[in-house]
Amino acid sequence: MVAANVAADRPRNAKAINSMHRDAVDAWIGLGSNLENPKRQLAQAVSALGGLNQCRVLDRSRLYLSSPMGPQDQPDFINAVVKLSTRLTAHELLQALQDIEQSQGRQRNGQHWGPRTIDLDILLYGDQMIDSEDLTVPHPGLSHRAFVLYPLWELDADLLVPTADKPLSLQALITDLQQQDTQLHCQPLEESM
Ligand code: A4P
Ligand code: MG
Repeated sequence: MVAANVAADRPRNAKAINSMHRDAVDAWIGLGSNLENPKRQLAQAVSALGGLNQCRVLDRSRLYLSSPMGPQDQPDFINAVVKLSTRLTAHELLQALQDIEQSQGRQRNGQHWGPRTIDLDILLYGDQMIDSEDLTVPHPGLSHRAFVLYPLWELDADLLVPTADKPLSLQALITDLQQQDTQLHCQPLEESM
């Protein structure tokens, strides 16, 4: 009986113990959808992010309507950014995001930058730079995408983006982007998630 109580008090596994002792890191997650009621998809994803173990939603941007980057024969996207505090490692977080994508019916049909019910990308994970086979952080597309930079700026205008050289300010990245004439349409919507 005593042994059973001790076992019940024990945290479930080593992973749980490790993550409890890890420092929390701020992570910024990019959300995008252009299928099956995109606004509802984003709201559902935010709620799922809030329910993740070892994660807390700190803030969320407005919704942005953006023209598709990539193939043009697909609907416009709804994009947003969520700021999380997390004790998951970046790879654990990626797995959790992919589980949410799966649960929202994300299908990978092989079309590069094709339409999707929900896409969840790790844009930034603290000030870390990660370059592994299945994870690159900061997200490689971050500096070329208004639908990422604008909502990030809305959440944290003073954010610095780490690079191999010196960190770059969001403001500098936005100024650079606005000087290019290949910019895609991207505008905030009145409704929030
Ligand atoms: N992966 C590597 N780094 C990351 C990261 N930081 N976050 C790997 C998330 N995943 C990362 O992703 C392919 C692989 O990227 C994953 O298995 C993961 O190990 P995926 O979600 O299966 O496929 P994807 O999203 O189609 O690929 P890709 O090339 O990452 O596309 P993006 O960059 O996500 O862009 N236009 C508008 N207006 N708005 C959009 O949101 N999104 C895309 C997709 C294209 N056009 C868009 C939008
Ligand atoms: Mg993705």
